[in-house]
Amino acid sequence: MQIVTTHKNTDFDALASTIAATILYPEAIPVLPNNVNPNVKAFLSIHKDIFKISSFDDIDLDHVNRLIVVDINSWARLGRIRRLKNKKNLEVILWDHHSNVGDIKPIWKCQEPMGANITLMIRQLKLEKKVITPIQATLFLAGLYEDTGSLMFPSTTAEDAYAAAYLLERKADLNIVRSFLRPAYGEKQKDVLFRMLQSAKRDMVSGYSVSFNKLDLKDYVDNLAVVVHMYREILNVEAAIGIFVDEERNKCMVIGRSNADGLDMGGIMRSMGGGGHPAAGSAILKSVNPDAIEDTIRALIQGNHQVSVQISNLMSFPVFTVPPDTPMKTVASILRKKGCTGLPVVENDKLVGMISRRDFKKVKKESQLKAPVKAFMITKVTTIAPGKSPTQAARLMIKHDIGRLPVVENGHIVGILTRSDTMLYFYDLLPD
Ligand SMILES: [Mn+2]
Repeated sequence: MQIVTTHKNTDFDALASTIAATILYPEAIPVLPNNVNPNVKAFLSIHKDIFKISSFDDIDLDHVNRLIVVDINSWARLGRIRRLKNKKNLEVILWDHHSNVGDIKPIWKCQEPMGANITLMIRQLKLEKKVITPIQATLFLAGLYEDTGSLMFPSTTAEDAYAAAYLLERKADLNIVRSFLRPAYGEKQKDVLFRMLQSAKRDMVSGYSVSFNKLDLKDYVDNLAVVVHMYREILNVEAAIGIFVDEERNKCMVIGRSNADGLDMGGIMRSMGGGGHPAAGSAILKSVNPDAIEDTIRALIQGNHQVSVQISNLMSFPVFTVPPDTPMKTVASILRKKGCTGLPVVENDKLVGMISRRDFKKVKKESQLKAPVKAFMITKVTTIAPGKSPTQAARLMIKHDIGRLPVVENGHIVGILTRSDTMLYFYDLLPD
């Protein structure tokens, strides 16, 4: 007898993977743990006749000789099926997208980091040219979207997106997917937010208003980033850090949100092994005391100069400039040769204007090309100081619709920041 099973608190990815396994292993009987999450329960109650799921009580463990485990690699998370753990001659097959080391020792496995587990299984279904019905495709897409936040979580891979496209081709129904996927802010999230607010504290760290909140979570709660985001807004602090302790699995989930320029959450989380962008970041830490995490983050905020990227790290220098009496014709040829869209105009070491390709539209007659650049340059120049943050630079660029910002310190131009320099930062493409 062969059975397929998955983790407790079965979510859509786990259910989808279980059903996909029954297509890959047609002899295998799907068995779910007793507690599945409420949305999956709602889905199953409507689709009962289509997905024939057995319960633990229907199974005679003595007859099981092959166990296919999907979307999890730990015995403890399997529900009562874990009683098979020490069974002799049991063949275990594993399909898992989590990269942590588990205690299930399979004879064969497909284990790769992926946004959703179902993506790994779709790869195999495609390879074996298995037929997927529209209802199966719908369930699989629900799993894929749930685990990847509709392809928006940073863990999403290109293969997840291809798998989603494949399921849409197989007629997955987006209306059904949408109606069954939990709302981002549901009962569980509300509960966590209320508990956080009860113990809310505000604090000043290096001039930033910050709130740290440590909370024990009995069950896994997803979308905690949404909760931390709301928490920060309600408390009206510049940065909020939620430290969620999962004692059972001996790990902490750290989620940070910031709206302060120069308080780079992604950078802070990166230095703890996580990731993110300036406004939002997260990290998962194993076997760490939550108080130690708070101390570390405080230290990182205090030593923010090392963590946050400043304009001076991004800007280009030395800067090529022209004096105000340079003829427009010369300016045009410099722009062409340098392949840039604008140049600062400098007199006696002081920035007096900017000239860009755009300004050449003001040149109506050939003879005007002999005129000096000061006749066409813009004299009200937006500049930035080297200690400012990339976010501040980006805001200025958007506000004034400019592609380059002279970096000015004590009246002297020390560098230039272009739109693409800023983009390198936001897309985390800076060389280490
Ligand atoms: Mn999963």
